[in-house]
Parts: sequence; structure tokens; C-alpha cells
Amino acid sequence: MNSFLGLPPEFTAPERSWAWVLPVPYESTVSYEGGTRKGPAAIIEASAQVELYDPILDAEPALEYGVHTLPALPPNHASPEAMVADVARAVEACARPDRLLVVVGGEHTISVGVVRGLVRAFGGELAVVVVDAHSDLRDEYEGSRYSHACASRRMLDEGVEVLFQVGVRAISKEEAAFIRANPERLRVWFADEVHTTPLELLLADLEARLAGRRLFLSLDVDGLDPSIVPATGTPEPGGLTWHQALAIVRTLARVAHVVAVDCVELAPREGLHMAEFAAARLLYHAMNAIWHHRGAPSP
Ligand SMILES: [Mn+2]
Repeated sequence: MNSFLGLPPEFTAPERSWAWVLPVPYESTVSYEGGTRKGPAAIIEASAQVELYDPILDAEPALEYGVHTLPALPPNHASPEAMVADVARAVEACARPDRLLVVVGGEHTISVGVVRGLVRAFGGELAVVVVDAHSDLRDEYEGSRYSHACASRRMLDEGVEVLFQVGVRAISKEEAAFIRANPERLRVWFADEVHTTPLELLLADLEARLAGRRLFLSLDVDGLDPSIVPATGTPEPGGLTWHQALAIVRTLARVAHVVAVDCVELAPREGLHMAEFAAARLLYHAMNAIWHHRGAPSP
């Protein structure tokens, strides 16, 4: 696998890199259109075209913090549970308070393994923000409790204290009832609300609920509008705009202690390479904002 952002070797050595990228080309439980196993390679390839200069920071941050790209985690097709366990082991092995882990999927199921690995590495007290068109709160889907359609429900089972979802616009009756029944652990900003409420109110709510918390940010690309990322397994109209997504990411970077980010559900399509480029660009923006608010890399 190429290096994220196409950085030359002097900026990618593991010991000097603050950001570690873990590709997880796993796809098993997708329910509509497939292809997420090709997501990591497409995003990493597209990332080489991302401009390193960040106009907000007036710097080329990646050259300062360093980005190490790990070998892809081999898919485990024994079962989704087995894959989640593999992801958890890999994440636990790389997670550190002074490092940012960036997991590139793959289907959303892998995020459950990220949560488990982070809880093991840091000992709980984890908040999660999921940008997603789907609330993924079903207890079971098509016979599997580890379907990508159950990802957020399983993250709660792993002990996540607060789960904050943004951009949701497709849920089942069962999921709506689950949301109403769990107001203390679950906060859902539906896409409708995001589009009809001043953005400042959403950002203030993020800050109020997540300030100072250890945080995992899970970016399901279908949370964005399909005009930005058309290449995804289960697209839904009416998603977040590019600038709403950036504002959310910047707010989280400022108020919380973000220890990991993932980007899942990209399914590359011929002729729609704007999708993987947008994913790579969003990840780099998140990395820069998080780095800016966390200060210098580890010694
Ligand atoms: Mn989704």
C-alpha cells in the first residue's frame, strides 16, 4: 500500500510520525452495492493528490507531524465478529494518547473494533461522534449482529459513554424507538435538523456534550451528501454539505481529545474519483485540525 498523502520516506518513519494510518479493506455484510474492500487503496491513492498546504494553518502540517501508513490489515472472513476482534487487537497495539490513529475502511463494522481497541488501550471513558446517513442502531440485520447496519448499536455495547450522530436521514421504527429510549447516551442530529438550524447551535451542542472528552470520530462517507461522495454502498439524498462537515470536524478537534478517526463505506466507482478524493481531503483536514489543537508531536 502506498503512503498516505504520497509523502516521501523522511516524513513517514513510525517513530517520528504523530499520525498512523491503518488501512482495513474489509467488506462482508454490505446490504446494497458492494466495493468497500477497495476503499482504502482508492483513498490512499487519491490522497497523493491532496494539497499539503493548509491555508487555515498557513503550513504544510503533514511535513511537521509525519504520517506513517501501516500495512493493510488482512480481512478475516471467518465472521464479522472475528474481524472486529482483529481490528481491536491492531488498534490496541497502535493507540497512544500522543498519537492520532486514522483507520481507513472498509465497511462500517470495523468501527466496532476500533472502539473496542481504544477502550482497551485507554480504559474506557470514550465518546464517539458518528457522521452517517444511517443511525446503524439495529440490534440485528439480515441475521447478523455485526452487520454494518448495527455498527453504532455495537459501539454502545462496547461501553461508549456518549454516542453523538450527525447527518442521519434513514432509520427504522425500531431505531427511532431506541433513540427515544436512550436520551442520556445517545444524541442524534438528523440531517433535516442540521439543514434547518443555524450551524452554531449544532456546534455548541457538540461542545457542550463532548468538551474535554476522549473522542473517536467515525466518518461514514454517506453522511456527506452524495453530490460530494457519490461512490458509497447505501447513498441517501440530503446529506451534510462539505462546509458543515468541516465545521463539525474543526469543532471536535478544538473541544475534545480526539484519539482516532476513521473513514468508512467508500466504494470506489469508475469515473467517480471525486468521491475518494473528498474522503482523503476530509481526513487530511481532520488530521491537521486535531494536530493544531493538540500541539507538537511526541518527543
Ligand atoms: Mn451509513
